[in-house]
Amino acid sequence: MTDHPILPEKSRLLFLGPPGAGKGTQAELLASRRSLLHLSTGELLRAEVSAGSDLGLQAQEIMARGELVSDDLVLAIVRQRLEHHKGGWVLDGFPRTLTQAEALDSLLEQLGQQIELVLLLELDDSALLQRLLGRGRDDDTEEVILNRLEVYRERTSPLVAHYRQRGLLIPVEATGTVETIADRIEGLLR
Ligand code: B4P
Repeated sequence: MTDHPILPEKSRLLFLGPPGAGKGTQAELLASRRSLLHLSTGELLRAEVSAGSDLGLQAQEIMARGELVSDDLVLAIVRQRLEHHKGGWVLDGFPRTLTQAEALDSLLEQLGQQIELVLLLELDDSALLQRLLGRGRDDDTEEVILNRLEVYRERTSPLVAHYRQRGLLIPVEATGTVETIADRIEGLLR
């Protein structure tokens, strides 16, 4: 539950949460319903890998191990997209480290924009594992998933306190069907 009873329409949001919590799924739905830009660093990195670009070649092995791609590479991708976009956005899978969060803050300051809300998708490890094993992407083997969960706990979960302190964080229970969770999110944003 949240202590934010009524929220005005938000157009600059982040999705935070462990791998497999459904950040990509829910971010895409929300962005399309509200006509916002959906920016997924995971998707953008996978596109670079498929294209065989220099960046993709650097990212490929790191992603296959379930480690995080370097902050500099990811920041360059995000900067390029946000600099040329005037409207609202939904960020998914970024930031993933405190360094990325701080760099995002300074980029947004330069652009005269700010994060309005952070939605934290919460789900227990066994449900995360089942979802990801069911998806079967190259980095969805049990060994790699367990490493991604560990990396999340060590490097990304400190962002929860970071955004909570700023009064931006709203936890969302990420159990149930895609539609149930989407309705839950809409209910929180209304
Ligand atoms: P991501 O692409 O961000 O992937 P993810 O965290 O594994 O998945 P997400 O939470 O978005 O779950 P999804 O909706 O897809 O990252 C992949 C890799 O890229 C990282 O390991 C890292 O190497 C690199 N990377 C990305 N961003 C980075 C950054 N900022 N810095 C450094 N490295 C970075 O859902 C998962 C599955 O569950 C899907 O199959 C979906 O269909 C299913 N699902 C969703 N909702 C469901 C529901 N309610 N019920 C049942 N199944 C559901």
